[in-house]
Amino acid sequence: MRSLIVGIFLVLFFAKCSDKQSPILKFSHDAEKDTTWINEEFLRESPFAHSGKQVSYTDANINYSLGLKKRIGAISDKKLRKIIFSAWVYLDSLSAFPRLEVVSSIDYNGKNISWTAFPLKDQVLESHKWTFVRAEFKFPYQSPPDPSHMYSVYILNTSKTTVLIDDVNCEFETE
Ligand SMILES: [Ca+2]
Repeated sequence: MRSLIVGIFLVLFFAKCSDKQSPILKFSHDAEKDTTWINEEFLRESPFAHSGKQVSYTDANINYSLGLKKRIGAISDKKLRKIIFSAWVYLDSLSAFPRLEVVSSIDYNGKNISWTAFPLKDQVLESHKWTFVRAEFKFPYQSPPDPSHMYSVYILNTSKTTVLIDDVNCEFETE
């Protein structure tokens, strides 16, 4: 009987442990109107918008998509584990590859201290169609980062073709 009670207790204990998940902080933008994101000057009306009327527009002259730029301390006072960036993209041509990627970057005092690119080539198989893309980055910190570090994440299009981006979503996972 005693071993049965201990067994039930252990089952309940491990069930409780498996419920535990890291907190997630979300930031989303539907490319309509917001004041806390970067490259909003390149939002344009488009009949092809994935949501509403506007998209983030990139081409041979405009290389940076709508993106999030925030002080680490403004994101969370906890240690950041990773960010999951997602968005919808619409390519005029698959020749945008390999020069279309998600960039995760950290600056401090105006100098870059971390820069990682995540290629999107494997996720987009057709042009002239909205495709959901996703990129995951681990944060490089071994200890809680300086809250004044500036974090940014966006899509970089250095190809010569037009790529539309809409419904950008950033989820930060903390300890
Ligand atoms: Ca939109």
